[in-house]
Amino acid sequence: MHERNAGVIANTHSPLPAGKPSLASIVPLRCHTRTHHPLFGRLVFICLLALGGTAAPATASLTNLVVASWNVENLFDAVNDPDNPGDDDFTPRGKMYWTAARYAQKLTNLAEVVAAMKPDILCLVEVENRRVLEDLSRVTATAFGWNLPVIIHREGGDKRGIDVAILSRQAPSNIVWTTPVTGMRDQLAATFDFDGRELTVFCNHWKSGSGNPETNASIRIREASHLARQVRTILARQTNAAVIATGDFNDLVDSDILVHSAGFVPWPPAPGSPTNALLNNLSGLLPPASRGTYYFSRNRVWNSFDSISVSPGMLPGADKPAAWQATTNTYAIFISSAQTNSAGRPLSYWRARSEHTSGRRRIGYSDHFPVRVELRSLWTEATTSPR
Ligand SMILES: [Ca+2]
Ligand SMILES: [Ca+2]
Repeated sequence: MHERNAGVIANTHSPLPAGKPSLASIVPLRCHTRTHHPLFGRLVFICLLALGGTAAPATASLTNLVVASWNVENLFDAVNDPDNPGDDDFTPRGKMYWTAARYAQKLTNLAEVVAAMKPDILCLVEVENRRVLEDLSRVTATAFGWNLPVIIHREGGDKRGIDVAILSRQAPSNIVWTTPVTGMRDQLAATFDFDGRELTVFCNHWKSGSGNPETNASIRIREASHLARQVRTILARQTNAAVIATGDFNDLVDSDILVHSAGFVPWPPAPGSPTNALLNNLSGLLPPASRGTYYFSRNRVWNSFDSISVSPGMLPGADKPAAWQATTNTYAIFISSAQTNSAGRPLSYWRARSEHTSGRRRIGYSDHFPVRVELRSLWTEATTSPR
């Protein structure tokens, strides 16, 4: 399936603001202070960003971009959709007692984090429908001053009705929706053209570990191979194309499926790792113990399910630089104390009802932390491809 510009809609609130965004309108996240947390070093940097500290205004020009991805954990509206039996738990009378008020609070919490990340392109995982994207876009703009007016979404085939989508500040020049495995989540590839500087972002949500492990792995292998084929096609056409693959892969960054089936090799490469990476997984920049974005309570382990991989031309010192370079020291799992429980794990909405805390922390955010990276373009007008 190939749809050009299908599924794009722009909200009516103000589009890309001119100049540096108002930092005063963005609620800064609190910094972690627990020094035992393996992510502490990154947290300080990220908090500086949220406060508008030393970092450049990454989204204020067309030569700097922020790409982020977040599994927002069951972002359902509170309306019973008769066409989607998968939303029945998320209704006022459903198992989650999902009222309009609870939905509104979750939107506010998510919007706070989204605005603090300041993404230009945001891959979202586990969204029910276009309405929740419209609502999230609106709340992020009106309550926190960050505009992501462009919505890229279509209804996929997941049995619970959860989809992948992108919110962005600029409309894409091309969109490709595919279904790697029937009945599973769609894959979204959106290409953006920033004054001739193209960037393609693949947004993914692969099969989870729920159910038969062998069946799940075989589905993920097909999803990985499908993505690899698409990336390979782009890079065969243009070896220095700027390509990003992100989302929730439901597998570890050093797993066989990510490394071998998809060809995403943690970067910088460790001794003995494959030298023919299709894409380079920036999660490799983090110490292995700090790559977790999701905490699996039953087994008491962190999982590096969410990550951002970039094409070879996007790496520092590339022989043939892409239009966009990953500013590698900005790659981070985005964490604030508000998003975490007392053990430093993602404060999930799902389990938040049993939290004996007050205020908004009782509500929770998501069971995943987002990932985020800044890009910059080294291309000058002279090297920009003619349009
Ligand atoms: Ca619904
Ligand atoms: Ca849906």
